[in-house]
Amino acid sequence: MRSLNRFIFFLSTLSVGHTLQTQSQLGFCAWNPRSSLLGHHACSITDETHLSSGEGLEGNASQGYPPNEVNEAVWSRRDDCIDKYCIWVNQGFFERGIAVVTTAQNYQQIKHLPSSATDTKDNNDRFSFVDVPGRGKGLVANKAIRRGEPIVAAKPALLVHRGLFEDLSPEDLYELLDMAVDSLPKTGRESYMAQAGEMGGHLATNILFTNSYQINLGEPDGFHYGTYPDVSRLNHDCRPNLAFYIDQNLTHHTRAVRDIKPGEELTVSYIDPLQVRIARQERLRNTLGFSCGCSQCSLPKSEADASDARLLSIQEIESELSDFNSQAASPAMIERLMTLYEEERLVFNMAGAYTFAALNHNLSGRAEMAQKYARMAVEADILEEGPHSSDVQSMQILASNPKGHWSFNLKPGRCTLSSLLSSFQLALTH
Ligand SMILES: *C1O[C@H](CO)[C@@H](O)[C@H](O)[C@H]1NC(C)=O
Ligand SMILES: *[C@@H]1O[C@H](CO)[C@@H](O)[C@H](O)[C@H]1NC(C)=O
Ligand SMILES: *[C@@H]1O[C@H](CO)[C@@H](O)[C@H](O)[C@H]1NC(C)=O
Repeated sequence: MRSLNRFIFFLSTLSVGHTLQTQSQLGFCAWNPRSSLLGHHACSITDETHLSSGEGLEGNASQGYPPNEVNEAVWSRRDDCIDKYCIWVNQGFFERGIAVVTTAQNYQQIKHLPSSATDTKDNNDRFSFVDVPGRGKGLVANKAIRRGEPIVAAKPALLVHRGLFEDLSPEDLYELLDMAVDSLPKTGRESYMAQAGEMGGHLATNILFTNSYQINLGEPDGFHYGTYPDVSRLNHDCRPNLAFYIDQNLTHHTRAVRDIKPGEELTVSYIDPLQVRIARQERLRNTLGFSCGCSQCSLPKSEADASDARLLSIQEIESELSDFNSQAASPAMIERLMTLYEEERLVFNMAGAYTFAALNHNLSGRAEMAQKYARMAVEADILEEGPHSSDVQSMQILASNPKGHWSFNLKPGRCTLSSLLSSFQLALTH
């Protein structure tokens, strides 16, 4: 996915230029701060889609935020800083408050966050928080939910700079986190402390370890952990029924990726779903302290081996399809990729595969197939990355006018390679 993200970003800068810069979504992935201490990154920094993915190309993380200086009035800074980390609090943030432990530089991004919204209304009647047999507490659908329906738009209660875990002593870390949580209004504090802690030790830290999403506010120092009490009870499944993304306003969005029946548990994947079983198990153990017990991890050995073989084939084919000089890439290979995704039930993670398909068909001049897959990529991207993501927009362009897209017919041997292609290949190899 790494090269794909870069490729898409590059494509979007070429097609529509600067305007996309302000619309791409924040880099994030579900993971856990503990992994950085252990040296296991649930998703490495380069795997993320950055707010400003075009480092060096153009742009600037701060351009990703709408100008909204007025909101600064609602933030206050506590006097107690440790090292370069201070606590900023917005008591009125979506009625429950938010505390942010970060550097002065990163606060410059945070202060622009809107504190309320009139446009989004949650549909929290769609699920209940109940005991799930064998899995502790979880969220369960109250009613039938259709593919594509938004489930909840959750706001962070606590945002903590990753440097705290690297730079501070445990005592200083605990002190800052306790102060941050104590600065929240009562409802915010209670919803933070009501979250589960699976790792033991200091409670506020344990809760952060157990429930964090990684958020990148921009290079070079923007890595944070965010906790979202409203969705912290979403359990992991390697083949979940929800996709999630975090937008520029740090709102965590979940959408159904397939039809869900009343009574079904709602789940998300905390990890890269294309990893083979042993890697998934290790990742969850190291980062979240539990072993992977989802249906896909619990398959009998023969089926688990077959699943791993499919995942490895997916990786091989995607590597072939991302090499635009490949002589092996063919319509049959693309169809094989689609079959593998289907057999692996990766319905929540389709945007990348459809994008590979669309671009490859297009590169070889098969405009109709390119258009078909570009439309599918747009639909999947909206679920997986949000309607404002740059990937959505570049695929929309491809879908609406296959004949006009720059990547058409650039396969070697078919036409003269333009300087465009060499810069494109450069972008792919970095
Ligand atoms: C594919 O290439 C064609 C040929 O130029 C181009 O017009 C079109 O925009 C590209 N995209 C799709 C989806 O076909
Ligand atoms: C990034 O944004 C800041 C603040 O708007 C500005 O001062 C700086 O020049 C920008 N950097 C680039 C590379 O555009
Ligand atoms: C962020 O919030 C602002 C202000 O409410 C809004 O105009 C903007 O559309 C939001 N951005 C996203 C990506 O939802």
